[in-house]
Formats: sequence, structure tokens, C-alpha cells
Amino acid sequence: MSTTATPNGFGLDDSGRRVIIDPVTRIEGHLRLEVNVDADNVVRNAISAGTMWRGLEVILQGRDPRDAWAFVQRICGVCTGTHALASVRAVEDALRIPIPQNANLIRNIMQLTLYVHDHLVHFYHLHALDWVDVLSALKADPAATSVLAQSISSWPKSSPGYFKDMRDRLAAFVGSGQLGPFRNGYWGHPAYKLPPEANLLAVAHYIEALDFQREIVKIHAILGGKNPHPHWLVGGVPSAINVHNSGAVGALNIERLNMIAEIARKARDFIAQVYVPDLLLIAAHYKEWTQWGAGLSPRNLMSYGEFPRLANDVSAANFGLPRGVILGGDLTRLHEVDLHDPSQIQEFVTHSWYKYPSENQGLHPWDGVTECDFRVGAKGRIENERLLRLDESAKYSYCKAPRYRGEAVEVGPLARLVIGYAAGRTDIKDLVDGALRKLEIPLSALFSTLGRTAARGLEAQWCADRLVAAVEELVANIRNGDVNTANADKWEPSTWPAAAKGAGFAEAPRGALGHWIVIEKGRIANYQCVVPTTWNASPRDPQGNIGSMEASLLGLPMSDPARPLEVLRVIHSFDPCLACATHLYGPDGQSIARVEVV
Ligand code: NFE
Ligand code: MG
Repeated sequence: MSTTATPNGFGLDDSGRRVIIDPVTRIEGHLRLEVNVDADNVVRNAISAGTMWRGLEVILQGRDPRDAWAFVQRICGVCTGTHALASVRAVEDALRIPIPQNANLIRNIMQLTLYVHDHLVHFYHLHALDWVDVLSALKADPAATSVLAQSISSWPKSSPGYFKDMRDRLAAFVGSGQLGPFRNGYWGHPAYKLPPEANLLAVAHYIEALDFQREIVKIHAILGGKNPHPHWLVGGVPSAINVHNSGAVGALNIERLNMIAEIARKARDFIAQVYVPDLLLIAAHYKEWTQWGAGLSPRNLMSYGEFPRLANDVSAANFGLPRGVILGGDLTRLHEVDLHDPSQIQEFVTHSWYKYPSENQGLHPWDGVTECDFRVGAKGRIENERLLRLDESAKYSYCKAPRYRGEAVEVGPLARLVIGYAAGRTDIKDLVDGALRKLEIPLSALFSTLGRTAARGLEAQWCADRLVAAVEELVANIRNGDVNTANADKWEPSTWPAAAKGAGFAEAPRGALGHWIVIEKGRIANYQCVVPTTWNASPRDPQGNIGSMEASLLGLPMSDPARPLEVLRVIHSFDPCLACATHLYGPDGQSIARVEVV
């Protein structure tokens, strides 16, 4: 085989068989993967393509900046609220609007709740079935499952009777021929390694987690009115506090605060006693997965930082999860990241279905353009509006290619924990080192499919602990007499400058999220979102450098390319969300642009 080397050092070979997976399921949004496999079924070329157009940036033009959050959070219902957070921060940055400390605490509680919910749903409902063979669970011995469960956790639902009921329910489900959520799995695939009892335990917790995820989002409903898509506010949060009148409609009172505290404690217990023990149990059976899915090499990782302790302070020390960039795997040096610096973050569209004024020149998001340009290259094929093959030498994705100082970077829980580790945060170091010790794997093994999945679970634990603490802090602040939740000083557009620019950062569950806004005469003149999955699912840039999801697939051995379970494991470990990364189909899924093959 003839291999071409990319500038970032990956050998790509486009001969061999082309395997196409479209759509990838158990993700949010629409992702297409094309990989070439050699005669030994090892992946030698990888293409990740966002196949939707969103265009919310276009819808926002000319609107009131104070309304932007309500539009942009509709980008996605999974990382719900996080786009709204980035949006209100962008407007506050542009107009120099400080927020009260209660608003900072409530925003942190909203975001911590989101992380716990989102990571939990990802592990059990989007990723677990890549590792757990549901049909094998039918062969489990309930008594042995009970012994296994009690050996790893003190979670009370662990009796032989409980697991027998669970197995019987599953058997009835399977016997009915309607597998429901378990349909179309690759059951019996040789890559499944768990004993039947571990499979039954995981299936039981899949069901329990479905119930629990409904519980935790009540925090969003109390503080933000509903979930998904809770309410936000430029200048603070829309949650009025009234501890003296428990009958005040909609106000945050002692009873509501107690309820939030109670749910937070339950979340901490569920993560500590169910999610993390299950994660470690499953990981121990799949340690060979520390060899695959490493992603970018050398490692480039980025985090914008999240969970500011004090309001209106973006200094490194103020973030619970620190801000920074690691380049070339050098953990001894954290580079700064500044969303205002036009030379740091740019997006490229050479291989994306967008048109820029100059095809190979990157644009900082303040100057970003969202103009559709759908066409496939000479090797691409479309028949009857069905995309049969992409041409990666041409345009091939609705994801743009974002770069930090020209480099592709990985974002997400793995990046955040490694950056926290490199920054010397002892809470993060203890958490990571403890898990590495239990799994008997080195720090370097984190750069893998298994490491990425483990990092998400550990981060969920960190967040659940912080959630309990953040609620206590809020109660203490209120007890001290501070009931302010919003700053209305600059509410009137007449108080704004004629022109202003801002950048709003957030760490979304899947990684670094930035919103850039340009305000002119009180209206939005330009708005751009660069989201976590755009970083991870990035297509090639003008130099031919590939992104982290594409890189993570190279060298991956598959046992049966027609049942690409291994590819799903690698890709699901990023928890991709193409809805965030890109855009929307027309109502019937028809293509919205006229397609010509050139
Ligand atoms: Ni739709 Fe999102 C997150 C954002 S994208 S899920 O987390 O922002 O990758
Ligand atoms: Mg964008």
C-alpha cells in the first residue's frame, strides 16, 4: 500500500476497502464516517463528516443580543443550557456587564448538573452497549451477579432477587421480539469480553440510570424553569430569591434550596456507587483498549476553563477546571488561550461545505462567515440524493476546521483532566491517580479510547462532589443576606456603545465552547459558535492536517468491517454531538441544497 503522510504526521492510505458508516447512532446529530481498511482489516484512512446544515448563526443576524441565548441553546438538547451560558457570557463580555456572585454560583450549579446528567447518559445510554452484550446478560446467574455487585459497591439494589427480576424482564423483552432500545446491537460480536454477570449488572444500571437522569434535571427545572432549554439572562440568572415568603411564586425559597441540595447528594451517591464502580469494572475487562484511539499525536489538548469560583474573574486560579493548552504532549508547559486574540483561534473551510472570501485563509470567529457551499470532489459520488462516497481531497463536511495557532487540538473531559493534572491541581491529580492505581495502568494510557471514557466518568465524580459544595455555598451566601441574582445596569441598549465585540467561553460536557458576537447599533451584526465537536470531528485543514477523531481511528484493527463495533467504541469515546457541531436537515430529511457532482 502507498501511504501519504499528512503534515501532522499521520500516514493515510486510501487504497483497500472503503467502509462507510452513516449515520453513526447513539450520538447526537448526524455523523458519517468513511474508513479504508487494509487486507488485515486495520484502518488506514479516516474521514469524519458532519452531514447537516444548521445555520443558526445566520438566523441571529439583526436580532437583539439579549435574546441570542434563547436561540442558540436550541442548537442542541443534550448539552442543554451550555450554549445559553456561552451566549450570555459573550454579550456580557462585549458590553462589560458584571454579574452578581449568586448568579455565578447558580450558573455553576446549572452547568455542574448538566455535566452529571450528560456524562451519565453518555456512559449508560450512548456508550455502554459498545462494551456490554445485552443478550449475554440473559445467561447470567442472578446470585453471582449479586456477589459481583456487592464486591464493587455498596449500592443497595444488589440482591439476587433484584437481578433475577431484571433478567426476567429482559428475557420477556427479548422473547417478545421487540428489542426496543436494544435493537440492532452487534450482539455476539467477538469483541465483547464481559462475563454474563457483568453484562446483567450493566443492563440493570442502564435502566436505573434512565430513571435517575430524570431526577437530576429537576435542578434545572427549579433554577431555570424547565429542562431541556432552561431560562438564562444577560447580567445574571432569572431565579429570584425570596427566603422570607415561601409562597412567592417562582422564587427560590428554603424548600426549593433544600430540594436542590437533596438531589445533588443523591447524584453524588449515584455517580460514586453506580457509575464509577461500573466504569472501573468494565474497564478492567477491556484494558487492551488503552492501545487504540489515542487521537492526535503528539498530544494537543485545550480547555477554556470552567466553574469560576468568584464572579467576573477569568484568571487561571479562579477556575475549578483550569484553562490552558497542551501542545506536543508537553505536560510541563501550559499555553494560554485568549478568545480575543485573532491569531489564536481560527476556522478553515478548505474541506468544509462553506464559502469563505479566501478559500485557504482561516478566519477568527469575529470575522467568521456561514455561507453554504455543498459540492463533492471528483472521487465523491451522489446518486438519487444519496451520498455514496466522499472525496476527502475536496470539501466533505459541514464541520469547519477550527485550529489553535494552526494546530488541531482535542477537547473534552480527557483534555480537562490532563490540563488540570498538568496545572498541578491536587483534587484532579488525586482523582486521576486513584483510578490509574485501581486499573493498574500508567498516566500515558489515558490517551486512548479507554482513557477518554474513564476521564468522563472521573469528571462526573468531580462534578457531583462540586455540585453538593456549590449548593452549600449558595445557601451560605443567601444566609449572609445576599439575595441579588441579576445586574440590570446595562439592560437598556441606549446605554451601550455603538459597536462592541465579545467572546463567551464555556466548557461544555464535550469540551471547549466559544461564542463570538459583534454588536452594532444595539443589534447582532455577526455571531459565530465554535463548539466542542467541531474541534474533535474537524475535517482536514488547508495543509492536510487531520482532526482528533479522524486520527483516533488510524491503526485500529477490526474483526469484521461489516459490523464496525471497534469504530463505534473509538468514536463514541468522544461523545460526539454533530447537532452542536453543525446544522439541520430539512423537515423530511431531504437535502436542502441542490447537489451537483463536480
Ligand atoms: Ni450537542 Fe455540545 C456539548 C456544545 S457539542 S452537545 O457538550 O457546546 O460538542
Ligand atoms: Mg460554527
